[in-house]
Amino acid sequence: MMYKDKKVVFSGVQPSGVLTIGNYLGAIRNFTEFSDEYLCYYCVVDEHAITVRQTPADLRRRTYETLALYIACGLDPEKNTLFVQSHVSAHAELAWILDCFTMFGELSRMTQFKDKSAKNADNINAGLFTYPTLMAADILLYQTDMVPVGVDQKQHLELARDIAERFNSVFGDTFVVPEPYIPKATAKIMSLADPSKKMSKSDENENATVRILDPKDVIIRKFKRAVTDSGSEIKYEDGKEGIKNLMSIYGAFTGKTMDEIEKEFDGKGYGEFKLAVGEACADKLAPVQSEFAKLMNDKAYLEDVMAKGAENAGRAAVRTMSKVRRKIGFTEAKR
Ligand code: ATP
Ligand code: LTN
Repeated sequence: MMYKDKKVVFSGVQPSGVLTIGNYLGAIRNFTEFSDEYLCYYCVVDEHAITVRQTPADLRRRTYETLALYIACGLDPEKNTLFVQSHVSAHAELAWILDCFTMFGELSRMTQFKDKSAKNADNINAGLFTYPTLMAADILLYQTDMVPVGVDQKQHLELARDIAERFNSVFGDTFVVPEPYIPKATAKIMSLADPSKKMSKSDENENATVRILDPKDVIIRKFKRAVTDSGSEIKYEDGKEGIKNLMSIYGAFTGKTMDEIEKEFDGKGYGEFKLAVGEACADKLAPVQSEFAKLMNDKAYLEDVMAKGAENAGRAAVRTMSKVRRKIGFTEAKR
């Protein structure tokens, strides 16, 4: 196995829309925990984003925005490698190789593929189908030990592990087999319009999501309108999926347990509780928003971060690629 003095963390977010509090609580906020002890790679996965049709100008802007949000959420570019996937060509290169070690049946079983095919029935392209092998390439390229993600990505991660194990069993130790990191409380933040559905940044219903960049009054309005059941008690129990979701969000922003929240709102109604959730969320996001605004005014700085990130990531990726090429039996062009 490759010698490493630190364990490696890798994760990615698609620049496919304005990030939601699902992305924030389920993924990005957890990324910051690792900066001191791990070698961390956080990627803006623009190649994944084009599995769904994107307007070029929007994709470009969102790539900058996603990078800026990484930093605004507390990821220090000096301590973490922050980069854009398409700046390191090894991702696409390894993805092709891994495609040849991934079965059609495995990809057909992926629930994200089934969901996204249903949503984009006029554009069920091959990239949407092989999306998980590109994700496996992202992870395996860096000899990643741990991948912080929301629970929706668990199946993809299991496939990445299977691909790594398959490759290792054919060619001998090549890839570290990665572990998921999915904190339970925020593993799946649900839609505010339909608490049986995941909150998703590409949801067309604006009332379904709270965006990291929404102004305070919008955040409060969206929580006020959140769909809940017809009861009136603030209790964390099955059958009250809307309230459970709001309690999880409130707990995540305030650090309070479900028991503490039940006590705090004992005898109080949904209206008062929803207002408290909105305020807690808006207050926590305010510093992220002001940092984001500063960063977006300094494109040169963001470009500098991108360039350094790509260089750093590229160096690590080349090491894995040369190992993979050798193991497979690819020749080198001697120049
Ligand atoms: P899209 O709607 O474009 O598919 P998305 O909102 O699902 O996007 P991704 O870019 O696919 O977001 O995911 C980025 C990270 O955020 C992943 O780790 C994913 O698991 C996590 N994540 C996304 N939505 C949620 C959610 N509702 N709850 C918890 N984690 C989430
Ligand atoms: N598929 C992920 C984004 C993603 C990712 C990764 C996450 C792409 N490559 C590697 C973790 C590790 C999603 O959130 N939909």
